[in-house]
Amino acid sequence: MSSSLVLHHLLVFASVLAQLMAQTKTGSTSMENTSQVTEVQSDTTRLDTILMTTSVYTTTATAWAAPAIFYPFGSSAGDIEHLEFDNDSFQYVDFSAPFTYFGRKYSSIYVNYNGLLTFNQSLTESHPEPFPTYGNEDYIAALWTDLDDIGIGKYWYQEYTNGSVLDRATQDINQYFPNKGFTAIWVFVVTWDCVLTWDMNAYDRHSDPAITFQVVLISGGGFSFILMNYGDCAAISYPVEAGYDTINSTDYYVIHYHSNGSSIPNLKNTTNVNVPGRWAFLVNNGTENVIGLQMKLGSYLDLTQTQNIESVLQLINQELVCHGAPSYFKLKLRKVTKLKP
Ligand SMILES: *[C@@H]1O[C@H](CO)[C@@H](O)[C@H](O)[C@H]1NC(C)=O
Ligand SMILES: *[C@@H]1O[C@H](CO)[C@@H](O)[C@H](O)[C@H]1NC(C)=O
Ligand SMILES: *[C@@H]1O[C@H](CO)[C@@H](O)[C@H](O)[C@H]1NC(C)=O
Ligand SMILES: *[C@@H]1O[C@H](CO)[C@@H](O)[C@H](O)[C@H]1NC(C)=O
Ligand SMILES: *[C@@H]1O[C@H](CO)[C@@H](O)[C@H](O)[C@H]1NC(C)=O
Ligand SMILES: *[C@@H]1O[C@H](CO)[C@@H](O)[C@H](O)[C@H]1NC(C)=O
Ligand SMILES: *[C@@H]1O[C@H](CO)[C@@H](O)[C@H](O)[C@H]1NC(C)=O
Ligand SMILES: CC(=O)N[C@H]1CO[C@H](CO)[C@@H](O)[C@@H]1O
Repeated sequence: MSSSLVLHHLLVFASVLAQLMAQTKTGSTSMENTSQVTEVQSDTTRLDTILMTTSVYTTTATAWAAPAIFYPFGSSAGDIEHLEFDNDSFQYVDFSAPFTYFGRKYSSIYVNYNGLLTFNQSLTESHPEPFPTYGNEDYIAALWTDLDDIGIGKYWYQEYTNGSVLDRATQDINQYFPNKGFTAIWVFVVTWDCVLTWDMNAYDRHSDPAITFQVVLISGGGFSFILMNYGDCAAISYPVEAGYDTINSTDYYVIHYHSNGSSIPNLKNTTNVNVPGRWAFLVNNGTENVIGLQMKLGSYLDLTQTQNIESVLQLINQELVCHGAPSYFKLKLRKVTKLKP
């Protein structure tokens, strides 16, 4: 029997190197602001009487429909539209409730045409800065690249504090981050719906290759999450980046970075939550500690080989990050013991 086909039963002794303990300190400061969010929650619960019935949005009478993973967007969803006519384009949006991003509370955002969200100032540079930047800005890069410049790029945004979109966000987050009893009280949806065409009249017809993606900011009860949804993304030849980064890059995640956008069609079948095209992250920092996680691991790899152990550790690491551990979290192997099956 080949040893590489034997299912090894393993005890992996790992030590956590991340400074999770240090979170106790930041945890108490962000608690001050949790109470404010809770007040907003009780207000909006009273408002939340009528449920919206919007489901999947279709732009026109043509057969094109956004993928089912997309939150409602476009005029039929009541979105605010920004149609850009220059390459220096962004929209400043005030939030009705603050969004906590890695411990910083932001009450407004810049929706830049280039697929990037920033909090302090607009940033319309079309060439993405590779993460980690170790800079002094927080970035949410849904798909940071050179999107359409002259009248054919189109983006939509909307803030929700009531209605069915909150229910949908609650359901999604509880599915990906279980056991938090999460209830969404605030959702902000931004959709870039771009079409590669020079025909100014055809930008919303989806007859040409599209680059369609969405970012959803979700908060409630002291938690903040971001979801990124990717639909059809036509190949382009510019550098592209998807992911997020923080001031000093204390936390960051790269979904995709490439100097050539011919790679982006694959985004619609990548995921960290087992839903093709969708990525989900917990981003509040400081309010959540991973205390324990039970995992069952079957591996047909020969785990006496170092590189196989590394890939198993990486899987465990990913799983922990999915469950709320910061992405700079590192596992270190202490001992591997082979048990008799
Ligand atoms: C997030 O938590 C980590 C671990 O406690 C801490 O080192 C880091 O400074 C925090 N980041 C922010 C922005 O608060
Ligand atoms: C738009 O882009 C073109 C070419 O990339 C550049 O020459 C022009 O200065 C830009 N316009 C603005 C307003 O930045
Ligand atoms: C952006 O805002 C954060 C939080 O207010 C602040 O710490 C940071 O210095 C700001 N960055 C810049 C470039 O203004
Ligand atoms: C949600 O709240 C807004 C603003 O208060 C209101 O205009 C809207 O009708 C409400 N929508 C639903 C579905 O309750
Ligand atoms: C990107 O890749 C495509 C296909 O490989 C190639 O045709 C194109 O020239 C590349 N563009 C750049 C800017 O490298
Ligand atoms: C970022 O790093 C600089 C220089 O080390 C430091 O002064 C600043 O406080 C850091 N900012 C945050 C938000 O951690
Ligand atoms: C991912 O998407 C691309 C583009 O739609 C497709 O060609 C490819 O077959 C997909 N890969 C998988 C593994 O589904
Ligand atoms: C840690 C933190 O973000 N604290 C803020 C909580 O909210 C108050 C009032 O808005 C701010 O003054 C604190 O800086």
